[in-house]
Amino acid sequence: MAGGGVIYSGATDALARLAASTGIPVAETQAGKGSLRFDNPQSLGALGATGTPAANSVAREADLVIGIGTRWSDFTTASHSAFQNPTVKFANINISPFDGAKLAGLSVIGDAREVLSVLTERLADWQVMADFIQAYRELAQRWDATVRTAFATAHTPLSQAQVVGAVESIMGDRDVIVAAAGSLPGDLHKLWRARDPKGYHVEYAYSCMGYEIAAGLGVKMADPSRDVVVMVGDGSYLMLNSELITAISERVKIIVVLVVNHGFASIGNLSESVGVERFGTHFRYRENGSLAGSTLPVDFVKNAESLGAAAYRADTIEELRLALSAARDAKETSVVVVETDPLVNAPDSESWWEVPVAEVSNRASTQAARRRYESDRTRQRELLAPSEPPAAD
Ligand SMILES: Cc1ncc(C[n+]2csc(CCOP(=O)(O)OP(=O)(O)O)c2C)c(N)n1
Ligand SMILES: [Mg+2]
Repeated sequence: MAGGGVIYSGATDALARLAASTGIPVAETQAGKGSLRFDNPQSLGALGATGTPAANSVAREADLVIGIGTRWSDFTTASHSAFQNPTVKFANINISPFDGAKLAGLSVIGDAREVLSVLTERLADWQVMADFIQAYRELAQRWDATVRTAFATAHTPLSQAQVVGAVESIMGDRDVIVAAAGSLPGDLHKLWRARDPKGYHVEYAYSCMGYEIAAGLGVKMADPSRDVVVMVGDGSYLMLNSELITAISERVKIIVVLVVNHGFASIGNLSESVGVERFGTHFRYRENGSLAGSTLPVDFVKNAESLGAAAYRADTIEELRLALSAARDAKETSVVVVETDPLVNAPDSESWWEVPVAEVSNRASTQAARRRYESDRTRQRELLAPSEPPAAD
C-alpha cells in the first residue's frame, strides 16, 4: 500500500524494483497515487472507498499488507472494511511512529526508500505465487477496460468520466493534474492513469473547497516545466475563483477545467446514500419556500473572462477537446467551462465509507438507508490484534 511517503522520500524506483522482483502487487492512496505508473504490471491503482475494484478485491483477501508511508486514513481502509481476511497482518514502514503503529501493524520506523531497498535485497529469492500474479493482473486489466469504457461512453450533458478522459488525453506524461474537493478527487483517484510520481496533486486530507486554483498556481511556480491542469467543481470555483487574478497578474499559466453540474453533486450523492434525497445541493432559486426552483443563471464563462482569463464553453466532447487543446497551446491562463450530468457516476469502487444514518426518521428512504448502514457495518473489522515481530533467525 503506497502512501504519500513513497513519493516524498523519492522511493518510487525502489518500490518498482521490490514489486518487480517479488511480484507483490501495489495499491495507492490519494497522496501515493503515481507511486507506480498506471501500466506497471504490479499496479492495482487506488485502494479504499474511492479505489478500484481490483485493489479492493486483493485487499479483501490479503494475508499480509505492507503500508509504506501511509496514514491509513478512513478512506483508505474503507472505514475498516477493506481487509476481510481473519488473519490479516500489517507491517507499516513510516517515519512517524504514530502512523507506523496503526492497524496494530508491525511498525518499521525508517525512510521508505532505504527500507524498501533493504527489503528487496532480503527478498531476493522470494516471489508471491504465480496464480496470485495471474489473478491480480486479470483484475487490473478488467478495471482498465472499465475505465476506457467510462471515458468513451457518450452522455448528454457529458459525464464527468468523459471530461476526465479528455483532460488526460491532452496532457503530457510530466504534466500535473490538481483537484481537491467534491466528486472529482474520488473519480480521479480511481480513473486517472498516473504516468509520473509528481503528475497527480489532489488534496484529499481535508478536501478543502477552494484549494484548487491557488494550488495550481503553486504547483506551476514549483515546476514551470510542467503544464498544470486544475479540475474544479462549480461549488469550489464559486468559493475561491479570485486566485485566477493572481495567476494572471503573475503571468503564471494554468489551465482550469471548471466542471459545471449546478451544485454539490458529491454531497447530493452522499445525501441520497443516507436517504435525504439531495436536499439543498442544487444551485436553484427558492420558490414558495422550497429549494426546487429553476436553475440559477450563473455565467461562468463571463465570470472567468471578467477576471482576465481566456474562457471557453464546451458542451460536447469535440468542443471540449478543441478548447483543451487551445488552452494547452496558449501562453496565458485559461478556463474551460464544461457542463456535466451530476447523476452519471463513475464506475463503482465496490467499497464502502461509513457515514452514519439517522436512527429515527419518518422517511422511508432514510429508514431503508439505516437498514443498509447497519448491515454494511457488520463488515467493519477492529484490526486491533498486534502483528508479532518475526522470530529472530
Ligand atoms: C471549505 C469546504 N467547505 C465544505 C466542504 C464540504 N463539501 C465537500 S464537497 C462539497 C461540494 C462541492 O461542490 P462542487 O465543487 O461543485 O463539486 P461536485 O460535488 O459538484 O463535484 C462540499 C460542500 C469542503 N470540503 N470544504
Ligand atoms: Mg458541482
